[in-house]
Amino acid sequence: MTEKFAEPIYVTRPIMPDLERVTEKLKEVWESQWLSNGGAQHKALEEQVRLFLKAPHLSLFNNGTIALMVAVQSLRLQGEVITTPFTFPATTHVLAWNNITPVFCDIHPETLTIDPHKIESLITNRTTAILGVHVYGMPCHVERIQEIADRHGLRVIYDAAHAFGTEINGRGIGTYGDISMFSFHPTKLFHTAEGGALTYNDPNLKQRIDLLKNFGIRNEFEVLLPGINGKMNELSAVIGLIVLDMVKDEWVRRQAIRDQYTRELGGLPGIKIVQMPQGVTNSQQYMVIRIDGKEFGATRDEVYAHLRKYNVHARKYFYPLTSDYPCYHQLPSAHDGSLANAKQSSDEVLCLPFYGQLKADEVSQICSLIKAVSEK
Ligand code: T4K
Repeated sequence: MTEKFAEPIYVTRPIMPDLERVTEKLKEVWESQWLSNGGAQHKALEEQVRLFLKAPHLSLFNNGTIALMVAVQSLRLQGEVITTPFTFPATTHVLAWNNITPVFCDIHPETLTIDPHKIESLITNRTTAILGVHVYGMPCHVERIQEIADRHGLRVIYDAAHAFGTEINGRGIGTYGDISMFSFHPTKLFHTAEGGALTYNDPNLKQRIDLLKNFGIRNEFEVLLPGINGKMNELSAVIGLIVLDMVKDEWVRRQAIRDQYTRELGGLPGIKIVQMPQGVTNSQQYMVIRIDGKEFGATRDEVYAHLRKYNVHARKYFYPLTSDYPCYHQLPSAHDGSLANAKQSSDEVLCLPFYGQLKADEVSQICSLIKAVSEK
């Protein structure tokens, strides 16, 4: 009989950098009296993250949402953008904040990313871009999407918030499409307390993106664009520099935890483990299962509620779909019944606790709790 956990077991816990190392590094910041606006730490982190992600160009930001706002602005998008509803609110909200109509496209049942077969029928003369999400670090169908975009003269942006370190046959995920956005929130494998980045291939975008994240200021007397404040501060950059050194070890620990969950849950009827396709390096962002209620004998919501009773805070990322929010539900693409795969996935997925400090016996207890629901 598994007992209730004394302390909550969360879906994730951040990498916590060694406090002494942080203090040591902060001394440099204190001595410089330089806390923001492109300081030395910012500069160092920007280059190190760029190399890690194997991206030709990278700009740091104060969070992923503002980074995505700037990505949309930098490409001067307007009208309609085709996107997935199976995501965090930020993806869809960014379009709304840019006065763009989100056009929801269903997802592929296996990859859970925007379904390339369904994109073309949604293109109108108002469409300017495709905004895909590498959900859980699972790459979108990048080649197919690029073909469609090229055929119709559309831009491609990827929300790669979950995809830090995802690679396709050794190629960094941030090199696909026009621009990719990464989030460095503490819930992410790599974090800067709050932060984010854009990666892109076109060197000409660097100047525009960096202007847009700093109010459009070129120099003391010239403001060229209606920019915003998207700058990462030096304290976040310090955290990032130390956390970046710890990412590889965390990745290895998470892989071991993934293997354990897979061993303990993989064979259960009605439980499917969401897996990366061949050739894809996992970003180790989430441990996701799908629960077929009929086959398993208990629904996703019953499993979620049972775990919660035992102080295990698994999460339903992403339920509800963004197309079901009251602010988007009136859109034609939100309620015409064409989002069947997204709806089903949103009802079946569950993100289990997944972070390096999670102990093997805790994983076993969580698995026992899940098995117990179907046996009730
Ligand atoms: N696009 C996508 C696809 C995204 O998933 C996100 C963010 C974005 C865009 C936007 O990027 P940012 O602007 O955030 O950079 C969390 C995060 O706040 C959010 O960043 C993330 N996605 C989303 C999937 O998860 P919540 O509302 O679930 O957070 P919360 O506070 O419930 O945290 C989850 C668990 O993490 C907690 O139960 C405990 C643990 N936790 C959290 C924090 C903040 C810690 O242990 N320590 C912490 O400091 O949204």
